[in-house]
Amino acid sequence: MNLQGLVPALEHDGKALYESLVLLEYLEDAFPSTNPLRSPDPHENGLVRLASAQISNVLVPSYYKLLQAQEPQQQKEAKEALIQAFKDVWDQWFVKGGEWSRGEKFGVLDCVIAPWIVRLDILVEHRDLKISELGEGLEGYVKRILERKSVKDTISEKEAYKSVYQRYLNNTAESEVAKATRKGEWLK
Ligand SMILES: N[C@@H](CCC(=O)N[C@@H](CS)C(=O)NCC(=O)O)C(=O)O
Repeated sequence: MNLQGLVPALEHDGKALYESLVLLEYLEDAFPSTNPLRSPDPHENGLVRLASAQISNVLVPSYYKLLQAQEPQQQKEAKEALIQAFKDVWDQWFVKGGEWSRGEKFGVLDCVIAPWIVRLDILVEHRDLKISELGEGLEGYVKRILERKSVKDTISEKEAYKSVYQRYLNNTAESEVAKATRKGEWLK
């Protein structure tokens, strides 16, 4: 389904598609809901796409870099870069004062960032990350994401993450993502 062999990939009605951000929009289009994740305002959706691209291109690679960093100095620098990536997303794209990233309604941007919030506990346990280092506003948001029913209902069990991520933590993973991270690159 995906020539790069990456997940997520989806087959629906006999047709395949991939790239998580594309799939997210596809699911909104293919299964219109009375409680849509996208806004009726095209400009707002444009902003959410810009923010999502920043998460995919900056925050996610920073996450993997810290996960695979072995030397203390490397870990320190990678941790600072990841914290900065979260703070930049917060400063630039979060509507302040709302419960969710773009205000009072849980939406696409929350779905894009939630998986990386769910995975933070691995860095707390193994890379000495403290959620408080992300800043007060994000700390509260992290709690709300982790307590949300739809998030809890759709994340993998902790044990499943552990076995996969252990290889990244030892820097022995041979996935395309791990190999690119080791070379200081990111998959395009
Ligand atoms: N930009 C892609 C990234 C996909 C990606 O990195 N997937 C990882 C898992 S989250 C994967 O399939 N890894 C297997 C590999 O690297 O070989 C997306 O958002 O869908």
